[in-house]
Amino acid sequence: MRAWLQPLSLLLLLLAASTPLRAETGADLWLRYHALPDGPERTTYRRELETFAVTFTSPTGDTIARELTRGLTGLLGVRARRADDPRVATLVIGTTASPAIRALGWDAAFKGLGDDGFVIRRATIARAPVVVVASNGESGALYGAFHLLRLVQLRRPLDRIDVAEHPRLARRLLNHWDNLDGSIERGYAGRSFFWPEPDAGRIADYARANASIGINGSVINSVNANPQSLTPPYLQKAAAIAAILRPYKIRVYLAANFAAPRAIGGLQTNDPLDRSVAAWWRAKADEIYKLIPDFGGFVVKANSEGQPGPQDYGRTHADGANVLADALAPHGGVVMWRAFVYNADVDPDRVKRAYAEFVPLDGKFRPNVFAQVKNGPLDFQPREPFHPMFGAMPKTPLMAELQITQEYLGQSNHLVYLAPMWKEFLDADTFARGAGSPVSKVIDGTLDGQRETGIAGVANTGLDANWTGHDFGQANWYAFGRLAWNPDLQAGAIADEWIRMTWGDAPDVVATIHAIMLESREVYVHYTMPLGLHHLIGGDHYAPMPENASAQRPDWTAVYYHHADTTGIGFDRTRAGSKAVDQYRAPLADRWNDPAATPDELLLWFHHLPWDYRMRSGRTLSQEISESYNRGVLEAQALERQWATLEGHVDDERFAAVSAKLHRQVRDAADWRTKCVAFFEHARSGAGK
Ligand code: GCW
Repeated sequence: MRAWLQPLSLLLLLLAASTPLRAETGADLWLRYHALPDGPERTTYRRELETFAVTFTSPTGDTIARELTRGLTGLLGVRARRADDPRVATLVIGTTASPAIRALGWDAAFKGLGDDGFVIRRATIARAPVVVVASNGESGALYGAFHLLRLVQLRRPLDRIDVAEHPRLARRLLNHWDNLDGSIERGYAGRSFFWPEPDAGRIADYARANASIGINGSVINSVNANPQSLTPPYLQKAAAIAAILRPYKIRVYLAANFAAPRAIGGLQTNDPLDRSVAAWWRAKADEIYKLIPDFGGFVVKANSEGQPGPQDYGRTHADGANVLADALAPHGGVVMWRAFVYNADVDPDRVKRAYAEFVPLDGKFRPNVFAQVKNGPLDFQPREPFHPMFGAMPKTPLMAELQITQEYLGQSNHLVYLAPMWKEFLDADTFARGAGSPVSKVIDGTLDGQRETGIAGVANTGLDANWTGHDFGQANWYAFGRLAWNPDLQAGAIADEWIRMTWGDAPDVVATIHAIMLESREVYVHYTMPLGLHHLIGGDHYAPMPENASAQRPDWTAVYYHHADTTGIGFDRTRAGSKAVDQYRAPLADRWNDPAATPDELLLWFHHLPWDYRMRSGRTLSQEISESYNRGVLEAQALERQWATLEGHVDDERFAAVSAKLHRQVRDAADWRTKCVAFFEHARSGAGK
């Protein structure tokens, strides 16, 4: 019996868990573990899961035991007990290092699962039926335990359970754009829990949530990296954070500033080919690994948006990445070298520049270097085609970078479920090796035989009680983890899991929230940037600003992208224009070169067309634009109405919070429509001039 769970506190826990619709802050995320209804199903689960054994003793073993105690006690309304001996347990969690697991004779099942994979099956131990969660490694046991808890939360029967799972991608990372002063770049959910001082309790809960969806790495400082992050005081803090994350099998990574040798090392240069610079990075890596033995590596934003980089010394991205890679290699670390570069000297069209700089370097990077590439070639817009670098660098592992924080998607005010957008990207066919070469197979290494694989999501978490500002932002964190584990999962299925665990499983609740979520991204596109329009914003990246013409550089304006004037609207990226289409392979290049063959969703991304261009719908382009904005507003209103039907069906506190956000969203949608429709109308008539 667990000493901390005194009878009185247990009673309170059970009472609280069985009171429906109690106020909730959202702090528990999808790990609420509310009691299942009393009945035969719960009785069966109790019989199956009441006594568990973890076959190994370690910080991760203790973590698993704590989570099972918490989860099963909450769900089953009875104190879950940990047994020391698998022979008296009804649930056994173990690794292949344990004789009890080896004795099951499941060797074949463990092949190919790696350390992170697991099986969940029924077996007989000491002549009694048991449920077994087994893995090659402790990480797999941890993920398997969370998977089992998820099955119970989703009320899936265990009588014939037979699960074998392993992640498709090896590095499943969150990138935190957290500054050392505690502010968060593009963060909309409060301040950082890492800086300036690590918040240990919050970080432990963060680790639980991540482990529950298989995330195994965190870059804990912003890619706009302060060189100070590599100095001893900050490395000490990073080590403290790593110690909290380690039992959850999450590694710490750091963003490194390329100018650190000069800025904090007292060197005269940052030239990657200078021997003193290479020696400095080697010594720095050695110092980090002494403090953090499982340190993951560096992400670097170099020669991008004013950040220093190898080009300052006439060197290439490969020269820059390799000097860091060589320093990390003896310790098993990796470099994630970001491809978010857009030097105007490279090409007049911003979306072409990363490809132009990076593709010629394919084969020149060390094996422990990833190129980290955003999903689209511009910058996390509500809709972009996939980045043409995917499929174009067969010798370089590409780490996909998605943005969970909704910088351009309504921040924490708009309800936008991002999984459909990410699926569009992951499923997009690059045609790199003919038809059937989706992005997911580029990044999981199967297309070109990469050994290193990974995906990164720019986190949306902060110190807000509900973690993500908007309660539905949690769904995007959840969905990112699930897709990092398996990019083939469906957006709707992921939503259903999340809804049941987060809001409850009454059929009307699930159906209503499912419908809202699955539509939400398209609704957002309709009222903000329909038909392939993009970057219609100002510096806050939130409010509509199609007139934005005066930023520091043309490619930070809106007019650079929409080109709206009396002749028409859209960015001509065809062979008659910027030729960006030719960064894609056949048949995409030809398809997107022809407006008639380009899907409506990407039309104005690739084409500048006259206002009276005839759309598939029969409407003119100008009518279609207005129609999209109007439709988007109506759809946003419908989301608000659908949500309103849930009053009394979900807890009041979160109901009210989401209602207020939806109300604002509807108002914002109307602003987008009014502003954009009027602006384009002016441009068309020439009145804007
Ligand atoms: O999306 C843009 C953001 C910047 C960000 C940059 C990047 C971290 O507006 O805030 O900087 O991209 O990805 O480097």
